Amino acid sequence: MFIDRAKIYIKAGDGGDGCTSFYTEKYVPNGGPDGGDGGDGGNVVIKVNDNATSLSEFRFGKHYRAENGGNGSGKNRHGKNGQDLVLYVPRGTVVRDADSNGIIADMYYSDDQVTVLRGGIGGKGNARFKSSRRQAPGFSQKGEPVKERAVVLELKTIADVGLVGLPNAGKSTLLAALTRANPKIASYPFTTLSPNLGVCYTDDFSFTVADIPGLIEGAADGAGLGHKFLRHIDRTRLIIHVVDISTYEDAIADYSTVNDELFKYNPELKNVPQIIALNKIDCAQPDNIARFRNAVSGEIYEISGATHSGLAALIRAAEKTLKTLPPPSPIEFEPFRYEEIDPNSFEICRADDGAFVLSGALIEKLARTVVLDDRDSFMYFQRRLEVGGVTKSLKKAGIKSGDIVRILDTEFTYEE
Ligand SMILES: Nc1nc2c(ncn2[C@@H]2O[C@H](COP(=O)(O)OP(=O)(O)OP(=O)(O)O)[C@@H](O)[C@H]2O)c(=O)[nH]1
Ligand SMILES: [Mg+2]
Repeated sequence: MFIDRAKIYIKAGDGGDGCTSFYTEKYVPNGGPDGGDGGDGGNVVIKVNDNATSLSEFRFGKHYRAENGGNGSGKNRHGKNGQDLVLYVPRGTVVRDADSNGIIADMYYSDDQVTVLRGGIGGKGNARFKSSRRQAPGFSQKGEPVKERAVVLELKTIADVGLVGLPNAGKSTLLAALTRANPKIASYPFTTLSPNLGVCYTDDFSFTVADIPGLIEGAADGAGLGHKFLRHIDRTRLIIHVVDISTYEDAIADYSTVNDELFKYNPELKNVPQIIALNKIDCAQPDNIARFRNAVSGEIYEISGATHSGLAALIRAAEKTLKTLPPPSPIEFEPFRYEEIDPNSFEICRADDGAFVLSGALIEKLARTVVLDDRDSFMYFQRRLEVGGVTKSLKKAGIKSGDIVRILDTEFTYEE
């Protein structure tokens, strides 16, 4: 099944825990601390796979995780760093944060890659907390935990030329005639259920062509295959509007219907140049063609996808227009980033019971190191609060001896 939109959950790896350990050997009763650091968690990376054309491997609501960092161990053994998780998406995939809808990346070029989530930092082993005053630290640091996030992947096909038209107009037949693509062709509407891509080569030029599923009246409001596929037209530089001129029905009305839906969906599509391809001239009434030409102004080519008549002129026209257009470019946006928080930031607020509540990145980092009943650990923690400016801020906030300080789910009494 063709899927061009998927909401998935991604999580980088948590940092591994640092280890508390002391060197022991026969005849060496009091070896120093030798607890190793935890490994870093793996990142979540998104990369372009040029061969992919759909997001179908991303099932809606699926959870994807990078590997956690391994825990450190004795003899200063560092925990293993977690493997990155690499998700491959087709070119043209726009990645958004599901909550804010902010754009994280537009995977526009073949070699695009973006690290969406960073893995947690491994905790430090107790060997790292050794100092001249603290010879045998009995504590280590836990690994940094990271959050799971929801992102929406949305494929917006990138092509030089988009073929649009009513169902059955002959778009897929034309794609097959212009390129080596091999789309399904049949004499009933809605044969094409997903955009097909092909490359059209001329002597010294080539351009990509996308066959967009048929549009009908009301498509912009969801009729037929609806607006589901309209977004694949947004990023085409030139539209070839395929009109079936063989029918006795009104080709002029067909033409306006499709344009109305396009412009209703996105008024900016009015600025995309359009070439009209009157198709199926092999079985058209000459009157029909003349009437169309009288009623519609624009660049019109008479073609037959079936007999290939008129295709050379159409290709030349497309080439000529494309050469005048600015090169294609990704969406312009202010990239959304997770966790661009200063690791040394903290906040102090007062709880209803008067306690001073500490929170923020610095506090969370330190909290991974405190073992409240370990005197060394607690002293280390206090020292860090001082160095980080927290103690000073607490004093400014009016703290006095005997007041309660609360951190996450632990609390202690403040002493001058
Ligand atoms: N006689 C004639 N028949 C054509 C021509 N082009 C396409 N057809 C026929 O028209 C029918 C529809 O062609 P498709 O290429 O599947 O049309 P489409 O626009 O892709 O249709 P959807 O995918 O349903 O939107 C098929 O039976 C084709 O063989 C043409 O130039 N001349
Ligand atoms: Mg088709």
